[in-house]
Amino acid sequence: MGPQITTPAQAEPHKRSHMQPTDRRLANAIRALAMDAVEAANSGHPGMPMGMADAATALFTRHLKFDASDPHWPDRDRFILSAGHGSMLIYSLLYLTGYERPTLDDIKHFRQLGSPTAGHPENFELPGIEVTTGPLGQGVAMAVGMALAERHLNAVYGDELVDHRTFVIAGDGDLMEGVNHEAVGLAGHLKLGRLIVLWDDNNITIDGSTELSRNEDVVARHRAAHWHTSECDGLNADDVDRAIKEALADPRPSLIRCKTIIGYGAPHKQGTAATHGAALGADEVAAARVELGWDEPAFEIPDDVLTAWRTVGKRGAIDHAQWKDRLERNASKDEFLARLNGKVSDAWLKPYLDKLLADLKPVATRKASEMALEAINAAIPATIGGSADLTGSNNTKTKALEPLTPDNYAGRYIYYGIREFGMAAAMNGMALHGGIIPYGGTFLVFTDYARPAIRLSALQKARVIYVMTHDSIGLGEDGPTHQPIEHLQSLRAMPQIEVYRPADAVETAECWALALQSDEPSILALTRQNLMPARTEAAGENLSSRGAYRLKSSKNNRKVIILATGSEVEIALGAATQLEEQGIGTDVVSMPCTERFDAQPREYREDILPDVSNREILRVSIEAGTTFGWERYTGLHGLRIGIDRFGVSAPAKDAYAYFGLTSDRVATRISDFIKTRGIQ
Ligand SMILES: Cc1ncc(C[n+]2csc(CCOP(=O)(O)OP(=O)(O)O)c2C)c(N)n1
Ligand SMILES: [Mg+2]
Repeated sequence: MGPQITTPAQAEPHKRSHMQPTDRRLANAIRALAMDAVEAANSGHPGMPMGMADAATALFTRHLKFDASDPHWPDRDRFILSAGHGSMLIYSLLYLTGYERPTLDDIKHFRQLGSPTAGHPENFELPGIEVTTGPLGQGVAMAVGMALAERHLNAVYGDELVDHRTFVIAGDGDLMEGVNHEAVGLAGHLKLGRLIVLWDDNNITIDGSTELSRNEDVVARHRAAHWHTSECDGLNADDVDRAIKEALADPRPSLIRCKTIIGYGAPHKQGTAATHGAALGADEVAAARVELGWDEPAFEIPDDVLTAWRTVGKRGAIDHAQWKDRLERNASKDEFLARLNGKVSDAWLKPYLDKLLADLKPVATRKASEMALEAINAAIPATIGGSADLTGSNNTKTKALEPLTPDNYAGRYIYYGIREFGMAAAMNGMALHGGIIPYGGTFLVFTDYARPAIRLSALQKARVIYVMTHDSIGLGEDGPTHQPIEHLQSLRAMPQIEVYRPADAVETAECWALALQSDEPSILALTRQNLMPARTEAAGENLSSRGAYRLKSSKNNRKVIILATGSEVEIALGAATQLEEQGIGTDVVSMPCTERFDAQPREYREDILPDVSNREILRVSIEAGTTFGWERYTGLHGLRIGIDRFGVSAPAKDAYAYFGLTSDRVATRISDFIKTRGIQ
């Protein structure tokens, strides 16, 4: 035998394959899968997974509590890839650690139609993806909600059942977004010490160096918000491990600044924005294989590496088994499991309605919501309320609810401060953590401030209930900045979320019951001003569940159907009385939820809104907001009464009169319309 030749792979321990692979070799498996999948798709983001592969390896192999065989284990640590564009990082980790999906085949079909390995991680595609990320900033903000949920449930059920952490990987973009400031402030204030954010500090975003757009001291900002901070070499798993241990030992939320190089391993492109969001190209991928000492063909993971990763995936099995034992012995077992299951009863509704109907008074629907919440919060311990600094206006705090504070995580009311977006994102995190039904309030007009998180509630099917008060010009004197116009219709345009606009206290309770029963988010649009009771008798069923129902049937031969929502139902009823006096038969349909009405069987919809020509029956809509879209129900030749401009600063009554939203004016407009159009 000739002399031994030392190959580079033998000289460098991370390249050896005949023994327990090094952390670097484990990380290189992530790098290789990320490069290969993006290459196959010719689309995606290799830079982030390649830069953070070592840090993720340290986290997953040494700290994260999880069991790949049961992604739903309630006491698992939560991992959130806030930098969702780096989705191949999490897909690689899920595959390598042995989750059922994604399979290697799924990874080969990265970003392809029907594959669960979507462009950005989707919670509804793969167990193991806790939340949907991609819209930058929201992952961190949802993680705040997850960490909060953990502390609350821990306070209720104890360490035996609830004792986990929330880890996040966030990029420069996540920390630049405005919502990050809200989330960081909230987490620091609430002392969420089990929240640990690993910042991929690679100095690069899409446009190039972060120096193009940022000179703030990100670490100092976190410190100022009472976070613990530390720094590490993000390309060295041991150093990342040290920083994580430090963070674990500190009682404050932690930011770990991981110094990294985007696209690490790609010799000609690493450290540049070129690796951020495009395939590296065949030549660069080949060069990276050499650089990393990764000799395997595309998508092939050598046995030693896969075996080591699969062992990591089972690392939590002992913890998991012990937790199951504790659960079996725990007196709260059934309650805890039912709570996580999330189904709630509406047994509170009937007794509440009976009491309400026995003593009817004019009441604002925001107040009616508070009245319903008194019954709901007493019956359903999973609710956690809150408001973005409008508690007294949103009527979200019921008497028995104590504030949730660092000294009392068992509290069920959160003072979110003036952080609408942060509140909504945190509520998504709480809802998706499980065990909690969050509701939170602000003015309807400020759904705009929360909208990106409302959209993620819908996309993720997070049962969040938005209590949005001051739902029209009826808020009065605060004027056009505060008066929603386009909001109801624009929110109705969003898929997978139900917008409720109840007309009185009975409908408000019904809508609350529907929101609680739903597996989707809901928005309750509620009035500031008092409304007359529209429903005065027990119905024997939840009429709002149909989305729209006939509140008043025509006495004369039916010529008109008025559709109205919320505060305008009262106006419609008054107008209908006047029209009947003129011999014009008029139905009034209350329409608290258009989405639910659209989902009714054809016969029901046909009964409420018969598909007859406009010359036989005139359809009229009344809503104190944009008329845009109401032709869906009135038909093109119907009459739409609303407000197609910004509002006015005036007392509510005057504002309504100014826009012609009174029973008299509506009745006149309808009878004039009939005369000019000649409906018989
Ligand atoms: C709210 C939002 N705005 C813009 C984008 C588009 N986008 C995706 S990644 C990215 C740059 C993020 O930079 P960084 O977090 O540093 O990621 P890196 O380039 O380091 O991977 C941008 C602007 C987005 N996903 N979300
Ligand atoms: Mg970056």
